[in-house]
Amino acid sequence: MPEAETYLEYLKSNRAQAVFRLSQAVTDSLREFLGSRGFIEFLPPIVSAVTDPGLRGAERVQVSMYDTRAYVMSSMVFHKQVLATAFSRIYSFAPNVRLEPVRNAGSGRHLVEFCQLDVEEAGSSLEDSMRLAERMIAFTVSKVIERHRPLLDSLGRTLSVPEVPFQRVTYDEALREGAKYGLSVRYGEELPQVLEARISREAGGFLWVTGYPKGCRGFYYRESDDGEHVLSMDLLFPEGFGEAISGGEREYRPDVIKRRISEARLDPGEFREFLAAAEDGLRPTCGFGIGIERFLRYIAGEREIARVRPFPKTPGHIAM
Ligand code: ASN
Repeated sequence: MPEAETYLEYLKSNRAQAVFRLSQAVTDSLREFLGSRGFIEFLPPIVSAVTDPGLRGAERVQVSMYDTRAYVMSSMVFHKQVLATAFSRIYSFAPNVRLEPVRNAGSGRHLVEFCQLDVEEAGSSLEDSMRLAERMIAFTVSKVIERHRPLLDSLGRTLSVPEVPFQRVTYDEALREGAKYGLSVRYGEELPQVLEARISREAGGFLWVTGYPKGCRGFYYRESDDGEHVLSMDLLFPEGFGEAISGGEREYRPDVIKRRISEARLDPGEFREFLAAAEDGLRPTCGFGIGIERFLRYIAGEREIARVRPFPKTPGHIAM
């Protein structure tokens, strides 16, 4: 927001009026797409005894409730596995809170409080999930263009419907690409955001990254047969807008989950109830999450994510 402008003035501006109407168009289209494929929407949890501990350098917010340790949800990835075991195809618009390092404050794409559309499907593979996600994105972009062109025009945004299937690279290829632009990464580390932004800009369209080495992803992603990688994918937006989606096939076998928790040096006690669900019998599931504000930021062509989130909280700055 420009310094002189109050938040209420921003909300009343033509720009914000267009952005937040587009926000509704995006969530409506996502619901339309998922509903037409038999996905059931669940109300999301807000606090929980268990939530994702591995968040690319961000911290969870811990709270004490009735003398019990709880967390404000950082991701409902474990809850999704349980729900999809019972209902096969599920989704939620889930609030997530992640204390991002303050160094991410100027990135234009990190919020402390954001909404993630979480999708999970039982019996689905990584391939199935990638196909579902790219169709969902192409559908949403096409509906926004078809129904809301004047809003896009008012923002000066030119969008076209992306062609499916999207392009793909492996983690190894991404490292080699990055090296060409002087961005070197040690094998096994997460891809830095500058590298993601650069390779997505070069790709000229949406770009999947797969074949991640095990150590740089959550313990809940299923191992590939070689035991060195995980069945997990990220989707990068075009035009350098960075990460859109992360997801993958889940580990559901209790003995393997326990081993992965210990390999990741996490406290198994924290995952007690999730492990109990696994002992009860989780189905193999696959799914993904897409940050709604990031998607809207791309749709609106807005570089500053705080402008597409009502009452934004940015790294280091907590406001109303
Ligand atoms: N969105 C991710 C997934 O579905 C999990 C996360 O948010 N940490 O795999």
